[in-house]
Amino acid sequence: MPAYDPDNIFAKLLRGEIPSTRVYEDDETLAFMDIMPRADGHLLVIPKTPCRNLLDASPAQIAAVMQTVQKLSHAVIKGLGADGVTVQQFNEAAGGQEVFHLHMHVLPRKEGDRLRPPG
Ligand code: IU
Repeated sequence: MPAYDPDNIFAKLLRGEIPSTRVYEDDETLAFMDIMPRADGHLLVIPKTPCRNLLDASPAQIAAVMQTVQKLSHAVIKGLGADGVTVQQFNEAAGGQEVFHLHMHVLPRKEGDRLRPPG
């Protein structure tokens, strides 16, 4: 597996070098709006420390990211009136990963809806 690239787009976003709409932050994780949302309220949750993807993640990074995913899943149900939440995550190009900093997609869902296609 290739090494972590400190100049990937989410590393730049973490450093504030590119803009993002931040919705939640704690010591270990950051959540922001996906720029090409596949559902209304589509969020991404990332660790603040370097990590290429799940294959590269420490138990502490997994725990921190998943705790934030759970917190925000409750929040979109309560705040956006979602009926459910789809959580997605991709690893390496063959697995559909495009940005090589670990991120979890949090996709608020409505009964009977369909996710919009990527892009
Ligand atoms: P991936 O397949 O999970 O690696 O896709 C990357 C996601 O990051 C995708 O949903 C993009 O819309 C999203 N994204 C973003 O929110 N902000 C950016 O500057 C870039 C990608 I580049």
